[in-house]
Amino acid sequence: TAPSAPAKSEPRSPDGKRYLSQPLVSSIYTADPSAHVFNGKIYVYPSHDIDAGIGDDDLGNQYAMRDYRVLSMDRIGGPVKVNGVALDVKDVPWASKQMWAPDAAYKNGTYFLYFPVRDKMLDKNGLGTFRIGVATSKSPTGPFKADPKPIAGSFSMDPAVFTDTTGASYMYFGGIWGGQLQRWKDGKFDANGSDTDLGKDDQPALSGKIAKLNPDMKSFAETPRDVQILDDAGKPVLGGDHEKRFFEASWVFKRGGTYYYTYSTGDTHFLNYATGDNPYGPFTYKGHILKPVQGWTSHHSIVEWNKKWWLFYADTQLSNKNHLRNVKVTELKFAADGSIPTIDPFVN
Ligand code: FUB
Repeated sequence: TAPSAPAKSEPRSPDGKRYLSQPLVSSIYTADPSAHVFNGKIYVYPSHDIDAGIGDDDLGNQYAMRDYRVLSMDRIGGPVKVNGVALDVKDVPWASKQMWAPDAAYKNGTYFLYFPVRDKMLDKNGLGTFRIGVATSKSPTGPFKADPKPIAGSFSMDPAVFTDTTGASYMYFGGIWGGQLQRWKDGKFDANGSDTDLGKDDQPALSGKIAKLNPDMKSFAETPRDVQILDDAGKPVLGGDHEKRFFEASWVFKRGGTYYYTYSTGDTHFLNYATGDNPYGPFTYKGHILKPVQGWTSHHSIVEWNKKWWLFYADTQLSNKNHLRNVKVTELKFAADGSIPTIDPFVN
């Protein structure tokens, strides 16, 4: 049967599809939502997209963000507040540009904002190297004060901090292509390295990284290790397997005794998950969480609130431009065996 005519007010994608959910806010562009529940309230730490007039490229220069704004809400589906500037790049002494996907954590009365941004040491493209910084505040919405230097031993981007039921916290991070992870393959930065990946499709894919945090939540307790993703046969996912391999956007949560390592596949635009029995993995690949959204990037978070699980993600509904995104939320369900039915960001 022919699809029914859309109601006048019902937004549709450029190719006529209905969206599963609507943007949380429309007064600013937001992406890469890291959601947390602090004191029963929901706080979302997103990238704050702006139009800097830079054309799309594989290094992500069009994502020229300069500050962070925190979104807050009392309940999912309720009004969402866009809070004031939480951190501005001009107040981070070591940073040059591109404040990308952040995350946050709380411990002993202090809120921590973790953020990737390029430093001031220029490479062959005239760009700084991504490092991960930390800033603190007594309020979940900031303003945050940045430490004078990046976290020692940090590199690449997309930090996500997971605190286990033991109280130990771990930072997952990394991203290929513009996120530069491929340039760290030998443990030190290769300024002349690849702009994309290893270019070795039959070799294990590049892994995201994990480092345990010290009790101060501001420093690594260990040298970052690889987060291995294995297939059903126990073999590493290969670099050529673009629908399964790690690209960026690590996010970890624990449900029951299972650790879910979730991530984006970048150029194939899926959100995937893999499961393991401890924070370090290895994790076994299980499937897609979310099919491709409108727009290039797919970066998310998953949080439990009010006895349900929620997927925060983003698309480009409001702008139809890859670098001007809007954050959304939808319920995430689990099957009885703990598997996640794949979500379609469009409905029929
Ligand atoms: O928002 C800038 C970058 O795009 C993020 O750091 C990546 O995860 C991708 O969403």
